[in-house]
Amino acid sequence: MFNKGFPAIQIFIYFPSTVFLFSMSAQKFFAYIEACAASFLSLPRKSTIRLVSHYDCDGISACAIMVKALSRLNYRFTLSSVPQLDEKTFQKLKAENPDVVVFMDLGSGQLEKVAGHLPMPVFILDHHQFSPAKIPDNIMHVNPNAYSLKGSEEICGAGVTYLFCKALSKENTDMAHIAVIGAIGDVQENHGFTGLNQQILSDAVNSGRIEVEPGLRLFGINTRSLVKTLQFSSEVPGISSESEAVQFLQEMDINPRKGSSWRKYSDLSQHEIKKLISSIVMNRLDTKQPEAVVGPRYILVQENRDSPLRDAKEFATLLNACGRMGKVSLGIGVCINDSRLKSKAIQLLNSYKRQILRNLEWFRQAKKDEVIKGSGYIIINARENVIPTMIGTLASMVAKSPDVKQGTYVLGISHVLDGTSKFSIRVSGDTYGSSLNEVASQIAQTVDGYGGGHSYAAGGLIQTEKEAEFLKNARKILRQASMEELVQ
Ligand SMILES: [Mn+2]
Repeated sequence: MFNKGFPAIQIFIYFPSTVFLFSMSAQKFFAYIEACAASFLSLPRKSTIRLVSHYDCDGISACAIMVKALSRLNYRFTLSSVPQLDEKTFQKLKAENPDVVVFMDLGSGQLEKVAGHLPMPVFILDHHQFSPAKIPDNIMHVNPNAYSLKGSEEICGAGVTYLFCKALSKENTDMAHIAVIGAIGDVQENHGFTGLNQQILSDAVNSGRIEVEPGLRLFGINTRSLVKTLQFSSEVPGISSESEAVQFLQEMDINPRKGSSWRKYSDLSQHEIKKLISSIVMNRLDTKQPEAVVGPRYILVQENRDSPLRDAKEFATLLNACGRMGKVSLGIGVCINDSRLKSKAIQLLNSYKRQILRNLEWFRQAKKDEVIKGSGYIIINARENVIPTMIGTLASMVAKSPDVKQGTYVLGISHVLDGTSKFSIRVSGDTYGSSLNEVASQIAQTVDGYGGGHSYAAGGLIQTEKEAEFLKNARKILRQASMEELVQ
């Protein structure tokens, strides 16, 4: 298949004609969604509907799908996206007293609170784990985990919302691509999708929004030049400057230039692409999965060729940027295809990237009491130096940097300015088998705070006045957790 001497690479190819055979549990889940959709459609058209979603890529995607569906039905609604469902949000909802509340990508973790605070019809469209609770009839709890489906892998909040909206009207299948983007944002794509996500992808392909093509999966490959992509990608070891990238291309007879400008990936011939892929895989032979840079790419075919929105991965990053920079409505506008908001969002993405660089710069120059490096952990005590919605991004970047040892916990904490502090925990290297949500909850509980999230990315909220005590306990718990990891 490839030139002699190059390693064989398996390329995943997607067949849109796949026939889906659903398990009994999936069918029961669909039946419940149908029933909930029917009860939603029986609501009077004059009802005031209040949408509340998580503020990350998945939550914004979910919200956008719902906005489109409700607009089609001529329902009136207001919306907000929040970092977490806290007491303040419940008080606000109680004061507003809408006719209906719809939670997306959150709510399952607080079933009892929802039941205690909200007497009106409530729809929870979520995929997070939950502890069983007795819930009253006014609450419709749509969650795949209740049907032994894997909410952490095979469907996200936007996916659950999509299935619900598809049950409201088949027309809404034209939003399937947004649910795929939500799943990518929630890291459910792993060289393809599993379970319900596969069906949603199939809807997105059939509606002509997404094309799946095998290729190189390097960030920014659609928008940046080949040289810049190679230079800045952490996936290609040994290339960190423009001249190294140029040399790398020239060594395999690929001209990096087209006239006076740099070539892009889309300018390459099939033959050149094969050569490039093989060389990059060769370069990665020391890594765990050298061929992991090759796989399905999800192309949003209706977007401009040089737009960051053309690649589902970059689209997901843009939605995360909107959430973290406090511009959720911009993200929703992009999802429902508002061209004016699209160009604004792309500008925002660029300033988000600059903000990330500034945060990294602060981290590198931070004082001793701001970055604490212990055995098995790094604590970033950012106080007011990093905005709280970006502390998780900073922790992720630090965890991914090559000079941090595998299995090191990275905890970042910063002030929210309302008397609380937000913290995030990540771990470097393979996150398989880690349970960061449990670690987050354990540390937070020592100071009566709240912690949770995913196994691979977690965080929480504590009172700022208890920060010192929290950090003391965090050091102890993280050291212990990293030791247990070594023993396993
Ligand atoms: Mn989610």
